Amino acid sequence: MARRPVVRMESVLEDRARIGVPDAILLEDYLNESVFIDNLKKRYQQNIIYTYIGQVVISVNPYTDLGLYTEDCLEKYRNVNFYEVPPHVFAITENAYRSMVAETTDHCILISGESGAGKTEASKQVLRFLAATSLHRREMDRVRDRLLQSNPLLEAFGNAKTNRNDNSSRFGKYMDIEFNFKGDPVGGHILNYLLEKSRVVHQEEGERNFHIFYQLLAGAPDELLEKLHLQRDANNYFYLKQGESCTVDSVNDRADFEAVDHALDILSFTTEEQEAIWDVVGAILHLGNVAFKADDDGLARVKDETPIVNCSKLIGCDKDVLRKALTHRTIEARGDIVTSPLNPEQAVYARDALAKSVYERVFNWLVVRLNHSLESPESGRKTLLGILDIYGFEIFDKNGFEQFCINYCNEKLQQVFIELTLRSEQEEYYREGIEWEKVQYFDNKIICDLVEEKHKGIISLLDEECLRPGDATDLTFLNKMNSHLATHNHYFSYETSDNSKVKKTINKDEFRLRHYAGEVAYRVQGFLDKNNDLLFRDLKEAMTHTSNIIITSVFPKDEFSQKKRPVTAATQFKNSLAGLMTILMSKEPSYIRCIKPNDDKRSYYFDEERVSHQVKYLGLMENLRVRRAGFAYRRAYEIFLGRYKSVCPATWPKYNGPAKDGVMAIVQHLGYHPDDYRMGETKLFIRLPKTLFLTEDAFQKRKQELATMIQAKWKAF
Ligand code: AOV
Ligand code: MG
Repeated sequence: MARRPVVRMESVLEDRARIGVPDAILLEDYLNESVFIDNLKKRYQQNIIYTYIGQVVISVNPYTDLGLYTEDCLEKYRNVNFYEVPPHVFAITENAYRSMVAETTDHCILISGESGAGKTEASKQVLRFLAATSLHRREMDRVRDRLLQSNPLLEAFGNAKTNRNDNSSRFGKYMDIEFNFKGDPVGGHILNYLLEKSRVVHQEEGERNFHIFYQLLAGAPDELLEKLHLQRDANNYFYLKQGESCTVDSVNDRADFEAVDHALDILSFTTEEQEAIWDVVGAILHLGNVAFKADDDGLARVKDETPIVNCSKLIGCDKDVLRKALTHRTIEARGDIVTSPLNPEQAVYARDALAKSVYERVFNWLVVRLNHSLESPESGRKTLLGILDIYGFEIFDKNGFEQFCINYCNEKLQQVFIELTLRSEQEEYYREGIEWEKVQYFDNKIICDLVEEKHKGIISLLDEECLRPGDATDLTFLNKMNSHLATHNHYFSYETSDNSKVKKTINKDEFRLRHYAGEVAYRVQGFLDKNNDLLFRDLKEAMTHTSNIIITSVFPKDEFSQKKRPVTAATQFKNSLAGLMTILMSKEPSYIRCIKPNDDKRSYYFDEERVSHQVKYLGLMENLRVRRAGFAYRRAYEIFLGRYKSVCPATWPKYNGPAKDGVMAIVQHLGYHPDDYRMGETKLFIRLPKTLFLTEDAFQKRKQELATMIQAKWKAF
């Protein structure tokens, strides 16, 4: 293994004033938040976006390409120790990878931060670094390419422009990379979490639908568009133009279409599958243009036949069946089957429900299909390195069911961070027999419970309302929460608030949660409907009679025979997050905590107030305190001895005793104060960085002495 030169401590000291310290643990005044932020800012202004707190990487979004991810850079971080190179996501990835291989343990890299903070970009670089660990053998190249190509494909279907981020992830993603015993990546597996499917049919002003629609229109060759009966201009499609921002400066839909097209080939999607994908994407656009008017009886009639004809052509479904399914509803009640016509408003609802359901199922199909492509052909024991990239915490002007789910997901992830950073720290001290001082921190479990607790939590109350026959509405759900949660410290609503000032800031149809990352007001409109997530039977049935290979596989005929009520959307999400937590807890975690420096997507602008808010809620000061209240540095005795043995006559030039005794001799020789260090079972713990500096200084001095001595000897010779 090629070893790189160690960064010399003096040079670190010299740079300190200019570029701050690479690890916040080195800050003298570590309790002071403004010192911490100032350090981040200093670095940011020098284009250094990464800083550590121990082994947690803090990343501040530069909003510009700083050339941090070149091939050279990637190589620089390979086969080196964590502290020997400047902070980088590559360093933490290498670190996780190396311990995974050395210890055959599963690891995961958890990336968190609010919307637009840089999680997805970080996750891509982590994946790139890992994919490139393979020796350049042909079969390995195949795996590498597939792993990498999964990204543009899923991003096209699962990301969209929001008012917070031009490329916002609208689904959660956990990806395991599988390695064989040699450390070569041999496969992968993706788990996806709740896609924000409402975006398919509606976008707020300034936002877009999922990228793929715009990519297809902008990038598809003329023949393909003709075949799909589509026009280039996205403004022709109701599902694309509601946000009134069909093009985005920072997004090149045409080039991205090419990338998706290429990815489909690399991932060996067959021609038939590729055609089926474009047919569905096109069909959804036509479906969105199906408009209704009322006939004399107030019942829905299709306004213009063209979109419905095009839509049914593309998915291979009889147009009359589709038309009927969109304008009627069949209910089975006590064995009787009753079909009744819908009014235009209900028909629009049915149309949108169909579009959302088809899109969501196709997205899930893509993930299944991708996993098939990523399956490892190798049998035998594999170790896993997982990457978690979810949708970040978000607050919009209007927040609904989707934001509720997304923010709840972020609460859960914060829980993992709290539990694992404190737990692993605590466990290490315990294992090593070191006394531990507890640091106070805000535990957001109380908010997780508020959302997910059985019988009492918001999701349970929502499910209860969804199941209640009769007059349940979004507002009765709000009333129910008001009566159950009025005294909860993290729940507010117009009704439960007796403070007139607060009352003024809450609408009557909202409830507000005090999240770990800030307060968010949620409108209850749509909660019941989105949670129920029902698709009329007529539409489901119509979908089982298409000739599109994807649609037939995602709408299986036997769905009708299942009598059991499907699990609600929120409960399904809750369960899948619980599964995710179990996965994460079973692995060795590393963290990348992303910070958004400003709200304007502006490069070179560090808004201290915005950063301070994130530093607070991410719990970074507590994180730092835990690292410092404990011991800033810890080194296995062998490693410490190996580096510093020359400074002590007892261990130099020859020493054969146990490493721990050797380290003890060095420590005593250098006159460490008893408070400054602890001897654990296998490691030396150093409380403050200055002790390490002192040791490093002594080492550098000794190195000089030895060099001079050798030179003198040579001269004499
Ligand atoms: P997110 O994943 O954290 O938001 P992204 O990773 O999509 O945020 O980052 C948002 C944008 O910031 C990117 O499209 C880039 O333009 C820029 N950016 C982020 N990180 C970097 C970097 N390291 N170097 C250069 N530019 C960067 V969300 O998915 O909305 O929660 O849901
Ligand atoms: Mg993202």
